[in-house]
Amino acid sequence: MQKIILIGGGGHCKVVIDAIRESNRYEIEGIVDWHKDTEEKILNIPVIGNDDNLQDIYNKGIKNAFIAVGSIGDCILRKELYKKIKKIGFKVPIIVHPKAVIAKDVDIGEGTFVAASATSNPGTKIGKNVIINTSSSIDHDCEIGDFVHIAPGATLSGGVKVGEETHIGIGANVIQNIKISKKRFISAGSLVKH
Ligand code: JB2
Repeated sequence: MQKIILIGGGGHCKVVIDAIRESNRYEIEGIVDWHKDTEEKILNIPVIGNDDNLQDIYNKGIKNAFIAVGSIGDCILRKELYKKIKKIGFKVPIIVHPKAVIAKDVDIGEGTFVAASATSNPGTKIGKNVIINTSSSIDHDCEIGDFVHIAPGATLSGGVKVGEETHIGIGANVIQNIKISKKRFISAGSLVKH
């Protein structure tokens, strides 16, 4: 199995660790986090340094990295981290929990995370470094821009378009064919009709 490191060791990281273990594709070598010390472990995975150590980690032969920061409402942090690890040369895989239900033709971009029980129907395109979080539901022919976060339980009906870096809050519902522009924040529980 190839080795991978995770960037950010908070709540979202636990969800990512579980998905990687369940999919059995990578061995998680460690976590890189700005604010944790190297004595700490998250779900038994050690913190191995901070972002200043990323180049050394890459030079030592670990070529895969994944952003495990959820950072609600701040898709910019994930975007910056993505640019940083790509510049070093890390490969950034797509991680899909094996219990997500994704139609075969759904196009998923690099670095995207799909959590357990998320669904996506045919004809949908999902950009890079997106989070499709637990039990969210994306219907047919949707377009999800880069760095978007679809929070747990959010539902997008058919043909919805979501612009880059937008956050769709927990349990929000978006009716069919709505276009949401980039860098928007849709509050938890909203019903988006316009
Ligand atoms: O620039 C950074 C950086 N900024 C924050 N580089 C690195 N390597 N790590 C960074 N972090 C670290 O990410 C923080 O030090 C912290 O340990 C972690 C963020 O943890 P937190 O639990 O605060 O947030 P999260 O983004 O993992 O999870 C939030 O979002 C999820 C979607 C939580 O609110 C979860 O409940 C939610 N499900």
